[in-house]
Amino acid sequence: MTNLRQGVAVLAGAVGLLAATMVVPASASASVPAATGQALGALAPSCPDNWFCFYDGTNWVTRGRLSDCGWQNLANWGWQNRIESTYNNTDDWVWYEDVATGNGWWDAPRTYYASVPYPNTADWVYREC
Ligand SMILES: [Ca+2]
Repeated sequence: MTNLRQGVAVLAGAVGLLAATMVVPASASASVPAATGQALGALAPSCPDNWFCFYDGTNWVTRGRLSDCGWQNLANWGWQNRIESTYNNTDDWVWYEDVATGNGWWDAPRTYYASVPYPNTADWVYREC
């Protein structure tokens, strides 16, 4: 319970910081497709428009983000084998892959995973643009 509270506090702080320092479209939450079946509550993801974001925890706690097209090695930023949730806030498809097994998952445009199919495995990411 303590961890959950801390996570909520961290996320709330991050969201507050974002709101104070950059324009976060008010429609960002509304644009998350309902197809995932996820209800958006206090732990809704935050990710700037035209970036794809990944998180070192389920439910979008502790964020990293990238925006370049093509392949990128997550190890370059210390993000390999860490990603547990994602939010793709771009109009492009994004693929996360574990190099050792070939396992991975696609993030469709403007969609998110509160918990990815292969947590803590992805080493590389590919934005298709
Ligand atoms: Ca891996």
